Parts: sequence; C-alpha cells; structure tokens
Amino acid sequence: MIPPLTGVPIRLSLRNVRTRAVRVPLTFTLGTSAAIIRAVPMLMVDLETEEGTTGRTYLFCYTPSGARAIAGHIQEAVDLVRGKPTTSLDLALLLQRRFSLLGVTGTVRMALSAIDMAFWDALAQSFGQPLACLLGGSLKPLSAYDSRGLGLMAPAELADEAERLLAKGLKALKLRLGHPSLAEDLSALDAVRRRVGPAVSIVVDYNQTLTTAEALRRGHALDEHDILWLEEPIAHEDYRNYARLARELRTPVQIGENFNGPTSMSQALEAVACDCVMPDVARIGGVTGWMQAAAIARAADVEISSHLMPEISAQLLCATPGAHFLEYVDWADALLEEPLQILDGMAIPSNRPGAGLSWDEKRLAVLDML
Ligand code: SMN
Ligand code: MG
Repeated sequence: MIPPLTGVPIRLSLRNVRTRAVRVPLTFTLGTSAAIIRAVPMLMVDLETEEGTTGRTYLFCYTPSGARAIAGHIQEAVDLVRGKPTTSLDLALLLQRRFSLLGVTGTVRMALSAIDMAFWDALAQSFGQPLACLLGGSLKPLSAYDSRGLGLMAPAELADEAERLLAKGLKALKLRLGHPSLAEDLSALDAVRRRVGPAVSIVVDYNQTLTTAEALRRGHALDEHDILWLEEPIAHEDYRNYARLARELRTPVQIGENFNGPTSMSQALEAVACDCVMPDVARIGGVTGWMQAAAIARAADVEISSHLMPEISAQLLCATPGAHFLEYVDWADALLEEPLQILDGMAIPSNRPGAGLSWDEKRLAVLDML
C-alpha cells in the first residue's frame, strides 16, 4: 500500500485572488509593425491559499481592455475552485474544461496561465525552493538578449539607442523590422550593426507584417547578414507557409510567442514550420504548459527561448533542456522589490523561494491604476 503523504502539502486550496492593473511607462518606446508602445498595462495577481502562502505573478496585457478581461476571468476561475484542495495539473485541466465553451485562447488563456504561475509560485514558496529547483532544474546564469527598444525608427536613432542598450551589458539585441521597404529594413540593420560591432548578436522581429512572397524576398536579403533569427515574418498561425520559409531561408526562422498552449507548438513542429521556438509562459499555459512545451521541443531537438516575463521565464529556462535565450525587458522593474539582475552579460535568476516576485508597494503607489 502507498503510505499517505506527510509534510509539505503538494495540494493547495485557493482562498482568494487579488488583481491590480497598472500602467507602466517604458524607458524605451517600442515601435513595432503592429503598434507603438509607450506604456504597458500590467496586471498583478496575488493568489492566497488556505495553506498560508500567497502565489504571485504579473501579466503583460497588451491593452487596458486586455487587463480588465483577464482580471474578470481570473476572479471567475478562482470562484469556481475556492476552498477545494487541488494540484497544479488537476487545476489546469479542470479550468480548461470549465472555460472550453468560451474558448481557451487570448485573454482566457492568459488568465488560466496566470493562475497556474501563481499556484506554482505558492507551491515553490511552501517548499522554500526557487521554482527552477522545484521543477528539477538548477539556478544558472542565462544567455539573454535585450528587447527593450530598437523599434521602427530612423537609422541614426537606432544606432544611438543600440549603444544605450548595450550599457546594460547583454551581448544580443532584438531589432524590430517591417519598414515600408526592404531598403529601409537593411539601413536600419546596417546602422545598428555598425554601431554595436560584429561581436553582438542581432535577432530581427517582423511581428507578422509580411506576405509570404515578401518574407522570402526580405529573408533572402537578410540571409546575407549575420542574423541570429528571423522572428514572425508572416501571420503567426500560417504553419504551411512558415514551413516554406524555414526550408528556403538560411537564417533560422523563429516563432512561438503566439502559441496557444503546447498543442500549437506541437502542430508547428509537426509542420516543420520553424527552426527554433519561443513560447510565452502566459500563452503556453503557465508553468504547467511550459514544461509540456519544453518536453515537446526536446523531443524535436529544437532550441527554446522565452517571450517577455523574464523573471519567471528565467526560472523555467533553468529547468529546460535546450534552453536558448531569455528575452530581457525591464517592464516589471517598476513593480518589483528585486528586479531581475543582469551581471557580466548574463541574466541571473532569483534565488528566493518561488519565482522571486514581491511587489514594491511604495513604487506602485505612484503608478496609474487602470
Ligand atoms: C513583442 C510584441 C508585443 C509586445 C512586446 C514585444 C515582440 C517580442 O514580438 O517578441 O518581443
Ligand atoms: Mg516577437
């Protein structure tokens, strides 16, 4: 007979959830081909458990209406399971089922991912372990690229901003492309490359703006430059045409921030739609979804990077075989007592219990609430 478990509970009962939406101004304006971002709506989530620990996470909500919708879904989900002891997997499966008629995509997916992240944060805290360690990994410095700026701007401005970004110490940068012409894209790239030199890696992101024909044309031109990856050149779900791009271009094709749960990633890899993947923890299904996605990437022998949310992503990459790059942004620094550290060109995961997130209430007080 299996003896009953004693000691630290691995089931938790949700008692209550508190969400707060704030508007965080960015240090570097981010002009993507989809939208110009000067401030970001962030939703902070505090998930209280009957066992005494409070799990925390935040979400980058893209728009204020996104933050409001996600907060509503989170409240409703916690109301459904309040007081019932559950594991992370049982909770994820139950909530996915309960929200399946509405559809587990977009803001619903982000809400359920946030609950999962906060649950795992609470669990790791109750074990007194960093999340990475509870997941079977170990803390280590991570390769990361600076994604805070380099939007669609004039070449001279890009060069200056690239230099300012490098002061942080990272050895790789993300440049947003998708100017009206290929010539302008190449001028932008050239300006950054000249200023940062050959030792800095550059990834480029089109945010889904090109047609397949144009992506082939611009992609072939970019093949002549030393680009670490070409991200989301065309509509994110068009795996058939992504497969063509991945086949025909020399530069690695990168997708993943729009994978909706591990199933999307599995379908993309089945279609050989990309060379590497970068799921977003808030769209892939939280910690639970990430670990499933990590296993799928491992089985396909594809390197895996993170998208935004660098604090919790750092914990996950430490427990992920084939971890490639952490995407570094400082957007949550305004909320956090201990922002993610960059040291000697690497990102340093928190060694505190859980994901290491605690709110800096004094600094929060000066932000606009949404
Ligand atoms: C991105 C998209 C939207 C908001 C911020 C950043 C971008 C990325 O696609 O990959 O960083
Ligand atoms: Mg992107």
